[in-house]
Amino acid sequence: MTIYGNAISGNCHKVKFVCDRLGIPYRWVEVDLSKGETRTSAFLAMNPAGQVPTVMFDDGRPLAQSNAIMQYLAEGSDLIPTDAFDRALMNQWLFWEQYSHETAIAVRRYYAHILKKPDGEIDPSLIEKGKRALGVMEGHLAARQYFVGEKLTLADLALVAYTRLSHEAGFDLAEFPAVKDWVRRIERDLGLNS
Ligand SMILES: N[C@@H](CCC(=O)N[C@@H](CS)C(=O)NCC(=O)O)C(=O)O
Repeated sequence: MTIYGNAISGNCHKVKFVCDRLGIPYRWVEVDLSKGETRTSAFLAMNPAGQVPTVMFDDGRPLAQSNAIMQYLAEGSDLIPTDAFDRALMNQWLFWEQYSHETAIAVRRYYAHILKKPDGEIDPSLIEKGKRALGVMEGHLAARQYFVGEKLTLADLALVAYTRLSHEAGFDLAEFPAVKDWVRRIERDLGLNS
C-alpha cells in the first residue's frame, strides 16, 4: 500500500502512527502541497478533495480522510474497542477532533508555523477555539490515562497528532497539565521522540 502524505502534516502522521504500531508495511510518497501536487489530475483521480493523506491500496482502491483510513487499517486490532459503546465513544472523539480541534489547532499551526504569518494577521478566534478544545481535553483527562477505557485507542492517536505540535500553533500545554502528561504517555506508547 502507498501512503501519499506530507511529513509535517499531523493528519498524515495519524496514518503512520497506526501502520507503525500495527506493523503494517507501506511505501510513503511525499507530496509537496506548495507545488500544487494535490491538484494534478492523477492526484484528483485518487482523491477529488485534493488532500493528503490519501492511501492507495495494492488492489487499486484509494481511501482518503485520516480518521477513515485509521479505522480501516486498524480494523480488528486492539486500537479499536470491541465493546460497541466504547467504539461509539472512540468515534465521538474522532468526530470531535475533526470539527472542534483540528480546525483550530492545525489551522492556526498552518498560518503561524508553516506560512509564518505574524499573530496580527491570524484570525484571533482560532486561539479561543483551540484553548476551548484543549480545555475539553484537560477536563476529560483529569482522571483518565486514555480517552476511552483504560487503553490506547484511535481516539488517542488522532488527538495526539496535532496536540503534540500545539506549541507550533501558539498554544502552551503548561496551561493544560493533564493534556501535557497524556501527550508524553502516548508518545511513549508510540515510541515517538518528544
Ligand atoms: N479532514 C482531512 C483533512 C486533510 C487535510 O486538510 N490535508 C491537508 C494537509 S494537513 C491538505 O492536503 N491540504 C491541501 C489542500 O487542502 O489543498 C483529513 O483528516 O484527512
